[in-house]
Amino acid sequence: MNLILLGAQGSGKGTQSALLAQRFGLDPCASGDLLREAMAKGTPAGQQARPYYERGDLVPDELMVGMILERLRGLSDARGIILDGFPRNHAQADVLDARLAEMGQSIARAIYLEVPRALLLERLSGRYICRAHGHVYNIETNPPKTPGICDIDSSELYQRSDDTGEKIQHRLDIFFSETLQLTDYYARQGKLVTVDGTQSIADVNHAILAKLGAA
Ligand code: G5P
Ligand code: MG
Repeated sequence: MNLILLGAQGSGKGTQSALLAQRFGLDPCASGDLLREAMAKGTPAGQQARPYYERGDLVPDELMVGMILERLRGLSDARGIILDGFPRNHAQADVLDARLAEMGQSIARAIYLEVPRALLLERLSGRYICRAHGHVYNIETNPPKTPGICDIDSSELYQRSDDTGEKIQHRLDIFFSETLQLTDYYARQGKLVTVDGTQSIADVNHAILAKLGAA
């Protein structure tokens, strides 16, 4: 089973991706994590992506698509994938469908986490990420047991460089003007599942499982 998580910045894609990957034994594939890893390592792709990322702009399609296709090549056949942050526009969605078809696979469901803009701002301002594996926390609603330390791997927690007021607004503008159109794309394919993302993390997860018929 291959799944896509669609949603604005701060809607909970990364949070739910981790839970669903564990529940269904899926390989998580987060485009933002791939970029942050490439930038931290200073690879050519990471260096090219950095200025776009730092502005909160979308990284050019050819660069992002190249990284995702490379990642798909590394996946074992037996397990499905859960994509978080990819695709973000029609061109990316078309490439993904074509590549999966070549592999004899397809997307089963695209899950849209619906959250109003005001709540997204609040969540991103309180978000902390772990240095080692990107585990996600929130100082208000999902704090770590020890401040500044990841519960799971004990690495340092930090705030992302694109989680500042102005950049958050810019990223949200791009989502609502461009990426949101993908809900129509997957609705036309009969694959869209919309979930109220304003609830607690556990309740959102339960709602997704119920819509997938796995609660
Ligand atoms: P990313 O890394 O994909 P965004 O901006 O799309 O980044 P982001 O910010 O990572 O998405 P998220 O994953 O949806 O948001 O949210 P999250 O981290 O799980 O949760 C946010 C906060 O809310 C956390 O504090 C969490 O604890 C809390 N929370 C989560 N769920 C719930 C819930 O259910 N209830 C409650 N109460 N709280 C919750 O992309 C970064 C950049 O990379 C480039 C772009 O430059 C982009 O800006 N990029 C691409 N460029 C081109 N094409 C692509 N496909 C690209 N993908 C990435
Ligand atoms: Mg994320």
